[in-house]
Amino acid sequence: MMFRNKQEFKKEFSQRLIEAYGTTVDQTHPTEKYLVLGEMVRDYASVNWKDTKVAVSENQAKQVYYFSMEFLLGRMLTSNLRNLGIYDIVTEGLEELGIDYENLASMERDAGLGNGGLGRLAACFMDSAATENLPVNGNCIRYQCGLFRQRIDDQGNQVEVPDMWMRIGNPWEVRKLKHSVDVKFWGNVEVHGDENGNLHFNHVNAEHILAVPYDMPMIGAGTKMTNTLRLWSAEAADESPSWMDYREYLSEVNQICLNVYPDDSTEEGKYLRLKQQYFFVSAGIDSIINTHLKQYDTLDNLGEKVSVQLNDTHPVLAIPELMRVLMDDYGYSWDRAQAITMSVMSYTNHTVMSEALEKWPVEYVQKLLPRIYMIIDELNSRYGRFLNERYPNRQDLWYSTRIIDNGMIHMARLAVIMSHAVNGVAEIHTGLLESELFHEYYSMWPEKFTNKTNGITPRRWMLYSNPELREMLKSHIGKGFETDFSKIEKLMNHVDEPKLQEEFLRVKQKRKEILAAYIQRSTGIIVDPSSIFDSQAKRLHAYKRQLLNIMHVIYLYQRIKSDRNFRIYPHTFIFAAKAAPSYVFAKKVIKLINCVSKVVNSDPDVNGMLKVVFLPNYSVSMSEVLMNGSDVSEQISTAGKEASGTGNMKFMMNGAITLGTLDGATVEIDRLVGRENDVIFGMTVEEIESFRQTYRAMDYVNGDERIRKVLNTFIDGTWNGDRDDFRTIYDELLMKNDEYFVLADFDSYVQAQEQISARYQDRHAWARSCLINIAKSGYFSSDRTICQYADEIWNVKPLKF
Ligand code: GL2
Repeated sequence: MMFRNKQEFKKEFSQRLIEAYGTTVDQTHPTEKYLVLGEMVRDYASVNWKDTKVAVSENQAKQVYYFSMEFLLGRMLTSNLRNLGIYDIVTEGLEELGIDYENLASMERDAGLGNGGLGRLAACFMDSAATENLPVNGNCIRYQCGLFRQRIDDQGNQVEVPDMWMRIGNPWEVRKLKHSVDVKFWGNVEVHGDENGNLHFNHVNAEHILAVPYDMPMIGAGTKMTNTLRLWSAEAADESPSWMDYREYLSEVNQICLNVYPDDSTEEGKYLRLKQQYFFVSAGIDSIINTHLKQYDTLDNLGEKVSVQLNDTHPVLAIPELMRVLMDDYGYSWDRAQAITMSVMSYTNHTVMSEALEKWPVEYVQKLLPRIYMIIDELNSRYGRFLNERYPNRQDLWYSTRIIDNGMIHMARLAVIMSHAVNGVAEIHTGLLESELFHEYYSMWPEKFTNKTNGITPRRWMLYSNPELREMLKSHIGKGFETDFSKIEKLMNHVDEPKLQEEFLRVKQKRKEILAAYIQRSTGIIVDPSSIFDSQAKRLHAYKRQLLNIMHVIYLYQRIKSDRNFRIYPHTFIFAAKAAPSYVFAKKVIKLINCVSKVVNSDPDVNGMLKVVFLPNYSVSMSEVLMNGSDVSEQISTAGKEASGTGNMKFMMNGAITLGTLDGATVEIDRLVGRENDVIFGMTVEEIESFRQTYRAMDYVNGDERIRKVLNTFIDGTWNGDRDDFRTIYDELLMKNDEYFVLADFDSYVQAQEQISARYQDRHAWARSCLINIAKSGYFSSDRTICQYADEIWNVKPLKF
């Protein structure tokens, strides 16, 4: 039943609690209350969910499927209540029942089904698509464990522990057994010719796995539109393969959805990862085909009615899989199947880092997915023939762009060749795709390539998580920006008002106090909310250069220690980052930060000027407190390496000043806010390119005493008495010639930090800059991004009903 007011809500909630647990309301545990509330909200949304499905079908609307191996949803309760417009009824109702909403909401465990930006982007897109009335559904895996949870041990090391996010249950999902599909692995392919000379392919002796979907409603804000995120779970089929012991079979089945791969840059556990990829892609394609056939009874119009967006290369097996289904199951010719597949598929690239461009050994795909391999091999040969005809004298093109190269299948190449649209995620990144990574393809098919600068949902990342700022903005520019975030720009008319500037500083102060309390709860460290909160929050990776940040902290510490007259404006440097469990260097940097933090925070000489915090277990819900409580947003990657970044947008939207290099979307932030309202430093992509050949890290050690002193602490036992512990970091910078130009950018970073301190002290000017950042953040709403995908790639229109 849909409750219409507080009274009805209270009645239904109490009734449901009693019915579910057979005890009085008072006796139920907060987790039980959370679960019942979640289920009530889901049921409430189910009417819209049903209406959406009916509207899509009646209007014969084109549907989009966002295939992504990651959806980093975080908590859903507040977002769903607010999007549905029932937040006030529910929270007030609970209060009258004597139940604290925040306590209950904190029972929800983050759905951490992803590593970082790529997965969070997918989640933001689901929120924005529904809000913009676009029929966009997600397709992913129902991982039993999210990305690992991070603990820090006494020595400062990262320790990974399982993230059992569904332990208390997931009230948002609905198991849809009737939509289960069969996914086949291993075995062999039998080929038969018929009397017309056509070949038929039969996959035999396969291992069958049942893919069972769990659907989660993706609820739009202020609309009835409710899309579906379909998470596939692997279950044993009724038969195990004849050639496999059945216990072995069960354990194989259980492995598939066990956990998210904790590595977003390199591949590991290769067969299992390949299995995961094919599992959710094959199930997803099957279910698209079933839905489509039910409505249209033909697949001839699949390209007009379905778009599949491939979020990076992880789901690229969807391409040969769709070809397979069209040809083997529905009798389409190769050419027709290829034409339909290309009109359905489009691909987003999220990185130019070569180690993240997936390649699969031919042998693996041949064994695990024999029919899929045959199709990829044929695609490759046909691509060769196409090149030969069009560029007869360009053997070089074939060698540099073929799908199968040196015994490896290049997934990005397959994606580019077989998609009708390819996009990067920020202007600079798309530019690099066109001029470098995919340059040959770009020359052949320039019209395929477009840019879609990332965005973030302003609801989760500001309106709902920073109510103080939302209310302040409302009172100055009216309510309109809440539903049309581009209207935030109206704030530009007020940025010079001293009263508003002061009000903003008060709001920021409040958010910093909340963050300070969070820091104390999770680390025991007491920080001063009137110091500058300077935050770097993102995955730990050498190219993101957390090392540069901590080296600067060390430099400040050394100066404070050696020069009694040296003063800095009080600073709190905050880090939050997970390192892939097998990434040795990244884990050392985490340890270094923690060791520096211990020494600095307990040194009386520092005299309140410096605090270093490493916040363990970086997650979506932590970010909702961290980003809006920060003054400075560190975006300091080596230029050309960060495809976009989205944390940079979250900080900006909440009025933090970017301290960054000209990389990723920071380039666009800089252009929008102007150089007076951010601090940019370091080498540009072009400078790095021309500098690379002659760069000698050692010159910077010899030429800069500050660098020398900082580096010495990595080998003299300063931080934990162990001279060898941080030698890998030292070697990375010197023996391996500092691949990410940390030393080359050091001086300019120090100067940039000095600028931050100077600017911060002019409180009104600082507040004005923050307000300009907020005012200009409308462009980074994922509502804008998703509408561009809809218009320029998918050709889908908002559905009104
Ligand atoms: C990433 C990029 O590194 C990051 O710059 C970008 O913002 C996001 C979303 O487009 O994608 N690529 C990637 O593999 N991960 C990212 O965060 N994990």
